[in-house]
Amino acid sequence: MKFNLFRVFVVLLFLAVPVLGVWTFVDAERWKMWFPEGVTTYAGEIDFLFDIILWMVAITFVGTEFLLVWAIWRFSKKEDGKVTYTHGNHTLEVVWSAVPALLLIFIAFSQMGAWSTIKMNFPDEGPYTVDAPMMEVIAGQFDWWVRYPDEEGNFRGEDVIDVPFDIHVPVNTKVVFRLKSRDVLHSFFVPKFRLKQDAVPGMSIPVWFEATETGSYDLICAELCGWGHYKMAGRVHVLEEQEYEDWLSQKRSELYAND
Ligand SMILES: [Cu+2]
Repeated sequence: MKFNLFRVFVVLLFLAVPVLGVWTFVDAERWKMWFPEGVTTYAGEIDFLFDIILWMVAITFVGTEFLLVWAIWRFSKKEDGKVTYTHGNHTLEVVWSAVPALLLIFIAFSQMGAWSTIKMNFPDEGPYTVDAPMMEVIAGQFDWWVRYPDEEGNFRGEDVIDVPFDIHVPVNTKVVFRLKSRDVLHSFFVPKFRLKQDAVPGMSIPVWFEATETGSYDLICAELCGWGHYKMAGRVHVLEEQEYEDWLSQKRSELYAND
């Protein structure tokens, strides 16, 4: 068999896909392109699920890519030989249907704990509950409107506090808020919290989290909602308990001063 430079080139080209693909993951941390560290009580559960799924996808990806590269190398030898066709392999088809089905069932069971923690188990006591939330977040084209209730806990009336784009919450506290939309679908996403929830017009969706570290974190809209989607960049400020109280009373006094 004569050495065929083109054949080697094609094999190397296809080999570059899995090699570079894996490399981007291995090297992501160094370029600060990996997940930022989670800062909520349930961040670990989400990261665990992410890792399980990432490994499944990685193994499948590397396996199929190498199979492809091997097939290109193995079957590109013949220059004028006859092509052979195969048609149907029942065992193989059963295997490649059953394995993904089992993996999906495995994922479905592994995520049940995280789903119930985040979407179903709201705090039923403490300062904030589904019926007495800390605030309302109203998404709209193209802003986040944050409303804190008046001193009686009402969200309507003159003494509510409206803050665009900036959410203030205390650290180590179970925060419950209600998420609404004024117009179209938006999605409330705070990557550091591992929290993402759609805002749906006509619905008032309860959301909870407990931040474990003070700091200011990015809030972004994760649902393409129109031309100004990119402008929906807010911040969540996690403050010490006392700082939060001070911020809230400062806001209230500003409100009364304007009267
Ligand atoms: Cu949006």
